[in-house]
Amino acid sequence: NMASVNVLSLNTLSDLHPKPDTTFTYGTAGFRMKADLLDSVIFRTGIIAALRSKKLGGKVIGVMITASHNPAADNGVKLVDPMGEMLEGSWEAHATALSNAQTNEQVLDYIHVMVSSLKIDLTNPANVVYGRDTRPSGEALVSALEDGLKVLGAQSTDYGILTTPQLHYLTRCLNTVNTPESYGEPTVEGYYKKLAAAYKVLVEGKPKLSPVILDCANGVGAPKFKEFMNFLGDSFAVKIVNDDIENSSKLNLNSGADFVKTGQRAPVGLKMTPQDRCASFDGDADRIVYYYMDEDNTFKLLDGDKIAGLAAMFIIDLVKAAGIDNISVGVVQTAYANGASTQYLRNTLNVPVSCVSTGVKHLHHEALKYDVGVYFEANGHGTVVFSPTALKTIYSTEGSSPAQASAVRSLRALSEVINQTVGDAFSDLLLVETILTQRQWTPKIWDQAYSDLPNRLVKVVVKERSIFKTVDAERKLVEPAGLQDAIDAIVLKFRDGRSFVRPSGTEDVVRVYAEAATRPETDELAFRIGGLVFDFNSNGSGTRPR
Ligand code: G16
Repeated sequence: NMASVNVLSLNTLSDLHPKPDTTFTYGTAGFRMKADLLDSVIFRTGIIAALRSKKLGGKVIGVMITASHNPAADNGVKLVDPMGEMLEGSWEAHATALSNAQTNEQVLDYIHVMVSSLKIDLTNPANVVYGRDTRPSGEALVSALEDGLKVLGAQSTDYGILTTPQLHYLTRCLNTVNTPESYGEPTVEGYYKKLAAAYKVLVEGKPKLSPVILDCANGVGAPKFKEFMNFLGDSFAVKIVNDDIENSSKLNLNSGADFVKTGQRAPVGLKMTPQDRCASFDGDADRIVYYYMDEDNTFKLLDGDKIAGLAAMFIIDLVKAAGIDNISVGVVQTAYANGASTQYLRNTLNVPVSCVSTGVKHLHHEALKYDVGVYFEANGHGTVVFSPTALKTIYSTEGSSPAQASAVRSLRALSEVINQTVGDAFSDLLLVETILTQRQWTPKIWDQAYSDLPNRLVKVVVKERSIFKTVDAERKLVEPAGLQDAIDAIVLKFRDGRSFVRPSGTEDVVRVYAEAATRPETDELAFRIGGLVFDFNSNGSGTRPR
């Protein structure tokens, strides 16, 4: 199988992308850091993508250059496997090792290690597609990627500026075109057409809701959603805010899903009245949260947990209404899920709930174990996956009454409107709008399913976040020794108290989550645990949470 690596070309290209004096790690969703440190990493990611494709006999691999919810100065890369999932977990270590090779010779050696240990046939073709978000650093990083792709002679297509979920969609479509599993037309237009057609079926004949006010975080979601509106037409009413992609410093700044979820307040540039229904995308449009203002002007968040609850409730009802009894629904969450949401799912909806580590890659895999798996992180990253058996049932049932037939039609359209490859803010927006339209619900009615326990997220800047090691789906620290005991001792003093600490895999911070019976108790708990972490590993910079 031994075609070999062209060493001369590897050296020449690699010399153009020297490795800085930094140790890289593949994080929650790929490499992510200050954009000016990423050149060599992205170059080598091109090599990894080509190797991955060759390993899979030439299947198309996706590469997305984005730092999603991070500030404008950051960038990063997400790798997409053939069916649109995140890169297989076992390859993350290879990506890390290759990114840390010091010399050209070590890069070559590591390629050889992969070729022999993974039995990669270098004579196989390699096919890679890629895109980027609106960050100004994206263009140069795309050239670095292209150089990396040249090393192993990969065929590639540049899709330009895209949302992350659009690239996941394209990757899956390209790999399934002309097969029974065909996922759709492999173009961005095909993506818009598929989602818009399904949405129109879902809301047909129902009175339209008021326009949703949509905060696009000044990111790629803005131009792309405007494009999408050409396909949604009259079926969808929206008022877009925070759509300035020219002034890149505004990206995610005091806006976007992460800001709204963490700060539990409305983004800049969005004036709410109690009549409004609002939603925020993040910087690459793979997350969404909703919110509204109560009559007494209190801000109310409808986060990923609320979306999961709404979606699970709706799907269970539809399956019942369709007269189908052999499709089971399950929900996957992370430790960040509000305790009240887990109780609602288990005790009111009676669905099984599993808890996994942060990262859609973990949730996605767990969700595939159910006939219909609903997965959402509290931060608004998630989707619904339908198993092949579930789809077969839905498409082979007709329903024996008009009501059943209509429920079946909705289920089919739902499986099309949902981007099953990964969490997708556009698709999740349509999912929520479908349910609210079909039920003629306000966000307040949706919110009444259960009351969130007050909760708070705190970011703590520390000296070395890698010293924090967790187990039990990130709910317990095993290192630094003694810290978990100290946390437990504090939590015990709070009614309904729960708190955990884990290092972020996308930002250089440690995250602290806390919930308790009341708002003041929650804040006190969060700040006491945050202070504890800070004191344990402060680097003298950053501020002690309070
Ligand atoms: C990424 C991942 C999400 C994760 C988030 C935060 O989102 O895809 O699954 O929840 O990072 O991760 P961490 O807490 O490790 O920083 P995005 O939207 O930033 O790509």
